[in-house]
Amino acid sequence: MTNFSERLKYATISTYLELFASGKVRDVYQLGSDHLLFVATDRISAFDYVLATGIPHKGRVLTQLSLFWFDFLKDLVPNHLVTADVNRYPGEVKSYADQLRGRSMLVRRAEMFPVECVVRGYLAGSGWKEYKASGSVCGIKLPAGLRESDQLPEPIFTPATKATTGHDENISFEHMTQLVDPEDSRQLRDLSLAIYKKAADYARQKGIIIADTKFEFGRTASGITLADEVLTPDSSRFWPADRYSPGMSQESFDKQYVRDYLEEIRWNKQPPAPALPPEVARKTGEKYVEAYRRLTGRELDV
Ligand code: Q0T
Repeated sequence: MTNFSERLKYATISTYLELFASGKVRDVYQLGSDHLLFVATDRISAFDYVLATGIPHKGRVLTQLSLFWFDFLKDLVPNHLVTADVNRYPGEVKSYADQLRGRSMLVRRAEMFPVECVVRGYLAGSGWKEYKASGSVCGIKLPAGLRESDQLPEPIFTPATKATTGHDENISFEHMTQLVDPEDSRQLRDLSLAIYKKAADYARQKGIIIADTKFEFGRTASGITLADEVLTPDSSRFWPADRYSPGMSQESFDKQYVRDYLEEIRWNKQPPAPALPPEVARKTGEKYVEAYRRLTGRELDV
């Protein structure tokens, strides 16, 4: 029996559904020529590898958090969501309703822009690395003397190319305008910054720092459209605000137990990725649910 909480690799599914794209932790299926079905699994990646143990609730949390943000942002930007109500899914996937409920979204197919629209409000990850080496990030000069994890004077737009293998490459806005029409580039930048500011201000009031995040946009009949998953712990760095302490790397809201465990067992970060003790998986699942509760004020739909 095919289980959507794990990555789908079973013949039964591909008989009915054509895989459009498959990531480390989610899969996208083609439904006719106009729609895609996004399915978030419970898999988790750490240090670039998918671990052998799933995280309870993770796929549902990420899906329902994206749905929350699509609604929260709907006056700023149109999005690709059609429905997450499995009862409204087309006939060919209805038989999988029990596996898809809560962890999937039917979306409009868009003409995707070939860049990752990253916004950073704090200095972490590749932004921190670039700053340390050059004093700038993606060609944006920053003040001297910033420490790791410091809040930036203003959020910055730091686009990246979509790598098919390996890591995305940070590029300047100028470079982006060679890949995307300059007027579209300006609109994507301004939209990304506006979305980040609205969401990060809100999250901060709920005790979560969204240090940085990545958006993907496409073009649909509605114009520039927010696609992919949005403002989840997988597409963003979430930090617990009450433990924020710049000058060092920050604890992750969601993955801290996982990272601590992997350090503790001194995993060499080469495959095969280890399994997690049930306790670590359970506590991590609770962190995802807690992030959802804090941000939405709601309980996770079952
Ligand atoms: C896309 C057309 O598939 C992706 O990741 C797989 C793990 C990323 N991706 C999405 C599209 C979308 C969206 N979102 C859309 N609405 N229409 N393509 C392309 N790549």
